[in-house]
Amino acid sequence: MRDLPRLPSSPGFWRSPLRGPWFTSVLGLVLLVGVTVLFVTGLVSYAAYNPGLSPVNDTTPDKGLLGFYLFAWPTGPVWLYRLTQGVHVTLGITLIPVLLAKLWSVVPKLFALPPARSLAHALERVSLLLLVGGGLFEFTTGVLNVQLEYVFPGSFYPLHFYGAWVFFAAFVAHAVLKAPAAVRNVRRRGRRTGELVSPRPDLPTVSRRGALWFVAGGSLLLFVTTAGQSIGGVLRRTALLAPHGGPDPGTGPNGFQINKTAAYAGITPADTHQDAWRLVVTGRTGTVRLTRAELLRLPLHSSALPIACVEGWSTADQWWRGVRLRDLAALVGYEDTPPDVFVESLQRHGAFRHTALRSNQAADPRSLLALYVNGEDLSPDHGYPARVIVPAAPGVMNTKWVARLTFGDL
Ligand SMILES: Nc1nc2c(c(=O)[nH]1)N[C@H]1C(S)=C(S)[C@@H](COP(=O)(O)O)O[C@H]1N2
Ligand SMILES: [Mo]
Repeated sequence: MRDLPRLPSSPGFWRSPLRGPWFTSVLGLVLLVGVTVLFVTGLVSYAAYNPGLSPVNDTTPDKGLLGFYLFAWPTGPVWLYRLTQGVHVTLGITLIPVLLAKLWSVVPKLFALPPARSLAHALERVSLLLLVGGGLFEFTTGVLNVQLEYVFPGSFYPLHFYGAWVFFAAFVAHAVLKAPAAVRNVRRRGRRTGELVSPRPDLPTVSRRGALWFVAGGSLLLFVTTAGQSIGGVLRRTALLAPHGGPDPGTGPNGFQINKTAAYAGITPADTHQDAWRLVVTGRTGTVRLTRAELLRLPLHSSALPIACVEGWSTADQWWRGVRLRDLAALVGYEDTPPDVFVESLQRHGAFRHTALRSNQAADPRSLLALYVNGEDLSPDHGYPARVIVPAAPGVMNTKWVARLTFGDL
């Protein structure tokens, strides 16, 4: 035992017989596909906020060239953001065991000495620091945002957004360098050579395949305890890992998930009482003030639309009934195509009290200022007296307790 290496920098220090090119390569190829999907769905989610439209939507200042790909977010299919963001969050959580196993499998390299054998080797190690650091950062900030809800006041989006670009740049470099060898390693199952293989392995307690099944089992467990929050129906009850302890929506027409309650937002019955509340609509021809009773005398329309939050949860379609946004635009001088619209809530504080919608969203006949849901008045927690509901958009654009709509170029 005397000559057992004590320092993690000596190859013999790492004894697991599982480590080797095959194990690392299988995990690497899973991450190659998975992380690419995460990156794309993440960029898509950013585009869905219509960040170019208004500073209130864009919580990522100075994105510069990184916004090159932005496009006007479409209004259909209505489940679009439900799908992209459900995939983003569920896949991210599911990949956590794979990421951890992959890092475990290459940890001896972290301690390898000398720190750099050549300039190329030094550059490679720096890129690995960005890769590992960026990866851990993205997964951690993502999970914290979902689980703790906005632990980073106002700054999650820029952190996650810039982190994603750093991570993905290092990821692409790594994939270009390693993917061909990884494919070869997976094909040549038997070979047990290479720097990851321990020179003095312990006796195996589990096969490499068994270890992979263990990782896959962890991922499966996370998947089945997460996915239900965006699939809905009875499967919602299987979403054990979805954030809990939120307001209980109860049952009945308004019995679907509540993000922020009226009490949290500081909305009181005095604010929403029929004598106090007015909808103020402003546009080309001036300003119109409407009571809820006056709104109810305008043509009412119904749309079946979900709410899909950036946190990954979503609701099944609910039946909303109210006044079309484009009909409200017509009241203030936009008879043909409505322009962009700035939506403000009664709420006085908080990042989600206002949003900007693009003209394609205002123009869609399914976009409503909803007054009813599932045949009943909106409940206070779902935005009474009136809320916006827009097809395919992130939940945050469905402003509750609406007080003011300002149509015009933003
Ligand atoms: N005024 C206001 N509107 C808001 C919010 C808010 O905090 N304040 N939260 C938004 C977010 S993030 C989501 S996901 C949806 C959730 O709507 P729900 O609580 O009716 O399910 O409302 C949106 N509208
Ligand atoms: Mo949300």
